[in-house]
Amino acid sequence: MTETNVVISGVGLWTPEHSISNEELVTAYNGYAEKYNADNASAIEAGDLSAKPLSSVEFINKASGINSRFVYRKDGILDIDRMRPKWEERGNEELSHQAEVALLAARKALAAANKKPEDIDAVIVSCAYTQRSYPAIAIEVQNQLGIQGFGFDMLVACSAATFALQRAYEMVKAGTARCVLAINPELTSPQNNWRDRDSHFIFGDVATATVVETEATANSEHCYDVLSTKAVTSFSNNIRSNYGYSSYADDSEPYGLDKFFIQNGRKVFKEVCPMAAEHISSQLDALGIAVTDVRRWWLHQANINMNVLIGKRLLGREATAEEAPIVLDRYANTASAGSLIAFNLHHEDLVSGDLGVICSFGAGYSIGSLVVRKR
Ligand code: CO8
Repeated sequence: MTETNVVISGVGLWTPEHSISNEELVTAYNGYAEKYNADNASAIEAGDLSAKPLSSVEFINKASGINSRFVYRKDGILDIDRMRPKWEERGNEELSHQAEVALLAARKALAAANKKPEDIDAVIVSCAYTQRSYPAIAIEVQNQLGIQGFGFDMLVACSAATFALQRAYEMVKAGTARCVLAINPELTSPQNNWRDRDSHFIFGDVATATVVETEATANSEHCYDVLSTKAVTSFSNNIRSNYGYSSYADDSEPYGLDKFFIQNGRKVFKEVCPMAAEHISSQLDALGIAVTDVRRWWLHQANINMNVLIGKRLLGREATAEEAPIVLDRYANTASAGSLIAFNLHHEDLVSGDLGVICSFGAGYSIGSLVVRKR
């Protein structure tokens, strides 16, 4: 039996129309912190409460490289009496928020891949959070697009997008699906603690989608052979959210501080960068590809300093913006979607034979990567 070659044949990106600059974000947070400190002055004075420290645009720019972030709904986030997005509740018969943005990216990916709904056998929705447990968002999207076959949701935090591409690759390779639509509707804004100085600047909303199919059916303009996929996980509490369905049973506060995204950012930085660099170089070694032969690095987008460090570890020098494009300055950290935003915006200039690496790293810890070659 001949080997099935698997290709990425189309990608799509949905960028929300609303954005929040660091200046707007810090003005709102500092307004909230000052009000909190004034309202609680006597308790703070008595040592019963800690004063809220102020945030700064300079710190955010320097520590993260993030200048602004996109958000699905801006209303509420900058209101110092609310400090969280305000979404309208939708009924069971209405399209869910997450399926709506998933569809916006999915339709673009289908068009880029020259695919119709009847060509797709499976839909994967993979992201850091799903809006509900069931029915799966993927099945809602499948229904909206009129796709036969099956769909399922999967959660792998920062590596949800690359791990989904790996599942898609395996299904196509095994012949259980000819063509898979993998979507990452990353709506992080409801889970971001906008009242926390250490993390209020980190996240943004976005959706990405990718079509993965056999070489035999692919006919789009920009196709990439998937040469190899690699996944690794290693348990760590350094990035965690205790948000989950059991709060009702264990009597914990459903909106307690531990239910938001929390992290020990310094430790994550120190531990994940060497893991990611080693992961990628050993994957390339196994393929007999030298790092200098890689034309483009579509890296996870959490922190500019992490990407610079990983580039240096791999190449022995800083990667150029052309080699390892940065999108986190405008998009911030979009959970798992960052490497695919970079791919969406920076792949069409590659020529036949050019090699690239898509890699995510973060919570879990988890690292997922694919080595691809332009057809
Ligand atoms: N303004 C001013 N000062 C600040 C601020 C602020 N906003 N925040 C912190 N500081 C202060 C600190 O209090 C500290 O002060 P001091 O020295 O007096 O104690 C000082 O600045 C330095 O603080 P840090 O050591 O924390 O600063 P770092 O240089 O380490 O930068 C970062 C912090 C930017 C968070 C950095 O550590 C980082 O990016 N690390 C990598 C983290 C990472 O990649 N994590 C992955 C997260 S994404 C993920 O896993 C997906 C989860 C799912 C999505 C969640 C959706 C909500």
